[in-house]
Formats: sequence, C-alpha cells, structure tokens
Amino acid sequence: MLEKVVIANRGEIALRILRACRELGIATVAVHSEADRDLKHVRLADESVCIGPAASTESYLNVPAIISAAEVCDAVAIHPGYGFLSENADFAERVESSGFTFIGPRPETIRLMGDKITAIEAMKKAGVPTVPGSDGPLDDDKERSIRLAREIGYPVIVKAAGGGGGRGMRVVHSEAALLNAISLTRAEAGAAFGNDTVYMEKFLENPRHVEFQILADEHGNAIHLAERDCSMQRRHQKVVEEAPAPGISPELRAKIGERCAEACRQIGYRGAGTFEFLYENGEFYFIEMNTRVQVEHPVTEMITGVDIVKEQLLIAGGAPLSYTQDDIQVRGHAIECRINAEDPETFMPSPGDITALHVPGGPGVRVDTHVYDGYRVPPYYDSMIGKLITHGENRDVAIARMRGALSEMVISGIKTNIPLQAEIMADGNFAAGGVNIHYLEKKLGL
Ligand code: MV4
Repeated sequence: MLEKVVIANRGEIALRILRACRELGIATVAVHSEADRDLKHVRLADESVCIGPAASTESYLNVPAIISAAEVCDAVAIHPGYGFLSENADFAERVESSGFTFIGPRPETIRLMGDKITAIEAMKKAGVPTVPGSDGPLDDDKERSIRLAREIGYPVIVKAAGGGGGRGMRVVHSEAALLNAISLTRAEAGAAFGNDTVYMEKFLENPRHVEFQILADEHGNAIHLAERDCSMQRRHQKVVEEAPAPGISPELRAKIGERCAEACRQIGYRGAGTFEFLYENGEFYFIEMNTRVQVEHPVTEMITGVDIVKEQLLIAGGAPLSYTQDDIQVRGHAIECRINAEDPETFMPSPGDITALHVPGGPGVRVDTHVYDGYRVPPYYDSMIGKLITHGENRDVAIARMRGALSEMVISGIKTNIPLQAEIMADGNFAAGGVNIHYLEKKLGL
C-alpha cells in the first residue's frame, strides 16, 4: 500500500482524493497555489506545501515544484486528478524517473492515447468499433484525400491528431471545401499543439456522447463499470451526466464494455480510464480515450457501488482489482449536475465570496464540493465549484431527487448555474431521455 500521496490538484477533486486516501490509511500532502491556502483539502491534509503563485502555469502546472514537494515530504506517489498535468505523458515520466509512482497509466500509454490516431489504431486492432475514416494521417497527396472523403461519404470531419475534447476539428460538407479545410486544420493544429498531423472521419450529425468507465490493474485484469451519457453539453463543457445511458440494453452494454476491457488487457492498461464513443442509430463509434479519473465518475460510483478513486490508489499500490466483472451490477440510475460559479444566462464566470451556503441532503443525494460558508471562489481557475449527484431505483426517481436537491440548494454571494440546472431538470425532452449532443445549445438558442 502507498504510504503517502501528493494530491497535485485543487478544488473538489483534491478533496475527493483526500477522502479516498484517508479511508485507506494513506497520508496526504496537499500542494497548492498562493490563492488556494483556504481550500478545504489543504486544511484536512496531513501536510501542505505552497508550490507557487495563483497562475496555474506557476503552480498546478509547475512540474519541478510538484516533484520537489514530493521529495521534501517523503511522499511515494502523486495523484494528478483531472485537468492540469493529469494527461501529460512527460509529467508522468518525470514523476516515475524521480522515483515516485504516478497514479495513472504508464507514460507510454498516456502518449499512445494523447495521439488520437494511434489511440484509434490501437482500439480498432483490439476490436473496439471506430468511426469509418482515414485510419491514419492524411498526407500531402490531394487526390488521395479526395478519394478517401468520397469513399467515407460527406459530410466528413477533419481532426487534429494532437487535439481532442473539441479542439482542432473542422466539418466538411462538400468536395469543393475539402482541401482548404485540411490545410486550415493542419495549420491551426501545428500552431496549437505543435503537431500538424490530421486525420479524417465520417461526420456523425446527431450522435449522443456515451462513454465507458474501465479499471485495469498491472496483473492483466480489466473490467468495465458500464457507461455514462454526457450528451447534455455546451461548447464542449459537460453540464449534466448520467449513468447508465438511457436506452442501452444490458446485452449491448456487456458487448461494448467487454471490448473496452479486452482492449485494456491488450495494451497493458493500468488504472482508471474512459472510452469515449459517439452513439447513433444503435451503434457505438470510439473517438478518444481519457487516461484520467473524470469529473463525472460519481454517477458510475452510485450505480455500481465501486469507489473509483480508492481503486486508483489500490491499483497504483500494486494490488489486483477488488472486483471481477461478475461482481459489477448496474443498480438504479444516477444523475450529476455540475455546479458552476457563473452567470446562468451569459455563462460568464462569477467568482467572489460565498456569503451563505445550504447543501441539500436526504436519500440518494450526494454533494461533492470543496466550498463552504465564507469561502472565496478565486478568479484564476475553472468555474466548477461542485457537483450535485442523485441516485434512485430508476431514472424518474433520480430526476425527482435532483429537482428537490436543486430547489434546496442555496449559494449566496456569487452567481451559479443552479437556475439553468433546474430548467434542464424540468425539460420534457430531458425527462424522456436520450437527447443528443446538440440539444442544449439548440434549447439555449446558440
Ligand atoms: C465527432 C463528431 C461527429 N462525428 N466526430 C467533439 C469533441 C471531441 N471529443 C470529438 N467531438 C466530436 N467528434 C465525428 N466523426 C462530433 C463531435 C462533437 C461532440 C462530441 C461529443 C460531445 C460533444 C460534441 C459537440 C460537438 C461535436
């Protein structure tokens, strides 16, 4: 078992990691910026180290400062959380070459998945269904690109191999626009990611975003924890997530989930991970893999009873998975509403002092947040200040509990998106289940 872990993150996920460590008897080191001295997990950690000024580049992205803190405190491992350095293969490599355990996959795996082309290639080889496409980079052969697009059929989408999460992509509706779109995407990708490699896929017009959670240990075991639907999003920011995804049969779940688990065994995956799919007309199409714990992991925890962050720590300590696939059952339904410090109409960040806080409770209600009465939300970081998660024996109960929880929740002093979340929970199409990735932007009139 790991003796002492550095939590290289902030906010709710830092607190979530601290709680998992505490349950396992692992000592914690909070590393934080000058603006984050008052974070809840900094107070609760066994030790804390200020690693730099407020700007993320000087603190949460400051690799030497984080590794120095681990050395000074005699920690054995570093948990990167999500965002920041969590999917940075160079960071993982420097953590390991400094003699610490990186709580996540091997650096080579992070690198493999960071390049979307090699990720798709590895998954396709392992039997995971992918989007029809170029199956590799587009070269300078213009005729070949034109031929490829004709074979795939318009519309197509040109994506940057170094992109992901909605950055560096362009939809092409006709042959007349193709070559220009490839050049533009290539130029933007080179400037943004230092990698001008691009590839092509069939553009799916009205898909849902459905992702499978997996866990794998370093002894060759891998399982899936069913799927989440994250289609309710605006500008690539997820707003509501739920598990399981509405309308997915147990048979299809088992089939796709097992393909994901088998792919993990084949590539020697280690830790928690997520296979992102587009889901359209009953078919799954792999697009990307995330090699970190995700914001929305709680909905999976609620329906499976598995503590994903505890499993990450156990796996990193060399333990075999605590579960076999047969141990995993989907129980009921869970929904997560992200709570952001932002104007619910303009989506502009709204940092400042929280002057009153009332959190909801009752059966099937979970609140993952670091904020407390009197906390000042700093302006330097992501505006998400917490997550409200409800669970019920079925989707209608989970929604009813979310409506009640949102109506109970009071956060004064700053603006939050609670009114927007209440509106979504009152939406008839959301209640019916299965809206696609364009639904929220259309509803908001964007
Ligand atoms: C796509 C697509 C349609 N067809 N790929 C956007 C984020 C990145 N992870 C991949 N994305 C998309 N890839 C093909 N072949 C549509 C999107 C997309 C999207 C995907 C998931 C969630 C929200 C989205 C919003 C716009 C576009």
